[in-house]
Amino acid sequence: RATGPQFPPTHHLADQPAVAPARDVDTFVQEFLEELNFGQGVPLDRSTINHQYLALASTVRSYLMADWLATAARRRAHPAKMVGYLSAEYLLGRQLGNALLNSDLEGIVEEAMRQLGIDLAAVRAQEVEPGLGNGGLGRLAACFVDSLATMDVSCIGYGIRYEYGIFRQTFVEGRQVEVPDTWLALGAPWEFRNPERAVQVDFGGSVESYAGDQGRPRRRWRPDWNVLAVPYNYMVPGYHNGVANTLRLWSAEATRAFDLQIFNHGDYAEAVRAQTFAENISKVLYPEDSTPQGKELRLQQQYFFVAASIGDYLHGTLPEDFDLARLPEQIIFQLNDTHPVIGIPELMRLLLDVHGMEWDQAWAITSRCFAYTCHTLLPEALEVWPVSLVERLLPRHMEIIFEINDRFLAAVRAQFPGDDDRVRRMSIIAEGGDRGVRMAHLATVAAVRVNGVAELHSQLLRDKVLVDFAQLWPEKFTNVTNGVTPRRFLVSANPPLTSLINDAIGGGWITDLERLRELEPYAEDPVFRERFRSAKRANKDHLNSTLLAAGTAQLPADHMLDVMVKRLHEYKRQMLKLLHIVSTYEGVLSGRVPAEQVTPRTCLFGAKAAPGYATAKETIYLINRVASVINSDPKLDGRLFVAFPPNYNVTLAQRLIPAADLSEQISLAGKEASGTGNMKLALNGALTIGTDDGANVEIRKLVGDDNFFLFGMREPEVAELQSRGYHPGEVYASNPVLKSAIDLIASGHFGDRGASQALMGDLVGNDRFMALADFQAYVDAQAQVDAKFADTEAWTRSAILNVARSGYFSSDRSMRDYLDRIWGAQVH
Ligand code: B1N
Repeated sequence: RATGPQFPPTHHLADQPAVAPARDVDTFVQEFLEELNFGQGVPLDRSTINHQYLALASTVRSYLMADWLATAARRRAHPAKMVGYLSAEYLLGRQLGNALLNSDLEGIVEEAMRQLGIDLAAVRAQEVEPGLGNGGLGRLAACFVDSLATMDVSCIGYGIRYEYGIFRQTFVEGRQVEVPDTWLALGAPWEFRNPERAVQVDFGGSVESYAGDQGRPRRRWRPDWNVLAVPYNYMVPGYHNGVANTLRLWSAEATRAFDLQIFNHGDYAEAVRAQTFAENISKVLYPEDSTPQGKELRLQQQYFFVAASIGDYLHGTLPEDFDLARLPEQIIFQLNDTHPVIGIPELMRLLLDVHGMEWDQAWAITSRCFAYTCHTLLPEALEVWPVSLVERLLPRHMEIIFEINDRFLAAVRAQFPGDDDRVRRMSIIAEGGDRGVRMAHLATVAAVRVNGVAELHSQLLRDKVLVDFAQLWPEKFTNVTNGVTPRRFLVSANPPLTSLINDAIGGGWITDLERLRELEPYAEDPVFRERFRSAKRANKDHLNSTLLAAGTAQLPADHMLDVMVKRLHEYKRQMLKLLHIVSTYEGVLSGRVPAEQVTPRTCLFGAKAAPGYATAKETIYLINRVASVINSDPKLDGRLFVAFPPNYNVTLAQRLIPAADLSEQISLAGKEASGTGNMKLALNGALTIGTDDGANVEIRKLVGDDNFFLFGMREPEVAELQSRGYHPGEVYASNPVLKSAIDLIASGHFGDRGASQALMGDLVGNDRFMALADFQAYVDAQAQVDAKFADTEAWTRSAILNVARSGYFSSDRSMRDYLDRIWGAQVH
């Protein structure tokens, strides 16, 4: 494989730094027209919005490109330890706005488009966001690479260029219908393909022994098929700092060898089929969030991108004569959950079989090159791959995993003689009928550090999920609380609040978010509070115009906007929120509560359900049915609305979050690892109603109890109730308000009696996530919300304090913590 230019440049200008076009309106107009005319092949007066979008994106990209080349040159000249962020998901959101913001081109572009008579808002709206992730985990990866570029940390993000990202959600008669996400269809102006750096990735076959140097017995893999991983580079611009890092996403293509050897016996149709087979690997993002499906194609995807990434780094990025013994000084691969963990045996294989090292040396290197972030506590979310599958797809890796496990378990036995139960619990291999590879154990054994994503989560990892490992290696375990990028989720998403903050305290907070503290005194200023409310109103109007354009119902003005946006999952308890809505409605219907006592509220949901997750889909269907009945019932006097705009994604989040008054973070305590929507909402001045779960704990600690509505069981109480035996039927029977709400649903009042009864039957009979147990506490907390909302000044004061005290939740701070606690760590 070629790893550099084959013909060294000879021209005298060849090593001059690339120069971006001049940063003035005239130059920009010229560059844009050139892209439009010569790149898109249309004159301005015949160009469509899509032509204009593609030309504008290409123009902006050419400004960024000089930074990207300069950053790469600088990093080559001054090599520092680099972060290789390995993630199967990057939920990037739209690129144009972010590129304009970070490269400080917004003003120039606005004026240039105005002079050309182009509607910039329409052009921006043309962009289809790259939805290469499911939810929080994928969005976190995108926030992290943004922060690393802004902090000028050397990082390459590695991932998969899915041809189809997360599905587009539509509703057909209230039911979720998934539509393929053809995000590449109208052009992909932000990426550039680099076929010269393609990496071959092997699969299948067998392992053979042979005599190595001095007759030493060695093993090698004889794979029987392969695909080509072709990289597509994306630039990741830092904020106003001239830095652009790389995001390298891999796309699968058929190799020539593959066509010829395996399928192509003069059969053209078969050869084409081979190509399709190869391309399948990066075809589609698995739409499961938190609940992996043990599908063979998914393991292929994981190995595909990890093998390509490690190969790219070792054989394409490092100098050819690099001494691999020093690898841990040069790179730390951060494993974003277990999805890339197959990279551990892959690096072992390369060091052992390709570079001829002995086991101890290879392990000494490998066990210093990876760190592992766990993102869950749900046992069903921990990946376990069948040994038989790994053996078939990656036979040499399976051998290496067995060997890692043998040596590891020997160490456990030495430390805990006779404790067979412990050995069984800790084994990387789950024994029993279907033997499986526990990817979290493999990761924990090999990693320099293991971290959870919020304090409570990291504590529970140490005390419960990985307790045996924490006893063996207490120093391995650490916490890094998640964060969000303030550039996208405050500056870009919320211009009215941004300018209000800038007027008060200047712009330094954008890269130093703790400085939002300086806003605290303004919470006491009535003039500032009125300005703050007017910023919220502007955001609500803006949201309304977006919803109008999407053909979704308008939100009534002067309602509290009560927002629950996140994937649909039972543990997140959208059903609890729905029960509160229905009980409010039922109160009015039955005369228990006069309509005029209901706080005017719009409850807004945004949520995709995994296509195979039946209960989640039924919940969506029920929310939509409740919405259509409640929204058209005059008895409510227009005081309660339920909105469920389809296809919640990053683009919609950027519109919605700035408009929110109330943030619903109501997961069962001990189930939500962190949450990051909770941070975005608090940062934009929404008050949280939430359980003591994930990062809510830290949000409440920082914003203060007076500015947060806490309710429900704490994690230890949940555990206690679980072990005592939880009987939701008893809760149902003993709470008349709850019972009336459930009965109203089950009666078919909201249509589809059969579906309603089934869902309510499961709730009263099982209620796996204890929604009923927390119902009364939730209703009481919502009454406090209503009371506070009635006091406009008090509410606004709390909202401002939420903004002022959320600086900790910048992903810049998360990156600092990774640098201090993980990436700088020289252990062993
Ligand atoms: O990761 C986020 C957290 O803020 C959330 O609390 C957590 O639920 C989320 C398998 C996952 N955990 N696990 C996943 C996603 C896709 C998949 O195929 C698991 N996502 C989370 C960021 O830390």
